[in-house]
Amino acid sequence: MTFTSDFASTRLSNALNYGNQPGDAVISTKAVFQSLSVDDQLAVLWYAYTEMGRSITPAATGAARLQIAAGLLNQIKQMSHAEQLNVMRDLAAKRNTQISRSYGILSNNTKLAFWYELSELMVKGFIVPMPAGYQLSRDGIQVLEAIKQLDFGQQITVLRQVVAEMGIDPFDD
Ligand code: 45D
Repeated sequence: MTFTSDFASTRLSNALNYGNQPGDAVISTKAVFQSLSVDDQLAVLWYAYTEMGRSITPAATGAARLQIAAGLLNQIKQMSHAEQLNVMRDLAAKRNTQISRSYGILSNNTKLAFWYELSELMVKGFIVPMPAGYQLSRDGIQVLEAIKQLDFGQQITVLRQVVAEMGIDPFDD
């Protein structure tokens, strides 16, 4: 029944969309995302990717951009699953590690392309998979629903802002 899910989504997006300014949905979605646990942040990114995957073309993410992040991606590819998960948790939690600092100097679009590529590598089996039956928190489900309500441009804005703040900026004192 679409009635139930439409009703639920409208309620969720109303709850997350304070006011009527077009930018508000982006700002509130980002704020709720950043209040999630690190694991839920990773899970929401993954689910967002699986929902958006079809709309993002590999060409659009730019081969040149990924060239810059290739060293980093290769380094992560060589790691055990447990280490890969730690790297992603460190990035989301802004822990100061060598990888978090390398990530921090990428441009915001390259950071987004980096996460996109990690997802592609997950699909190909090179990166630790989501555990089967992972239980997303209620807030996590809300954020995901809110992201789905945004138009494509707003979705990219939210995701770009969220990944932009991950990692460590080594030039930031
Ligand atoms: O054991 O440059 C848990 C365009 C639980 C064009 C886990 C663009 C515990 C210009 C933590 C869940 C605008 C199109 C395990 C770019 C546990 C341009 C594992 C846009 C194992 C860049 C969790 C691109 C894991 C866009 C492994 C929109 C989670 C890109 C992994 C969007 C999550 C990219 C990952 C997105 C998520 C990437 C890798 C949304 C990646 C998401």
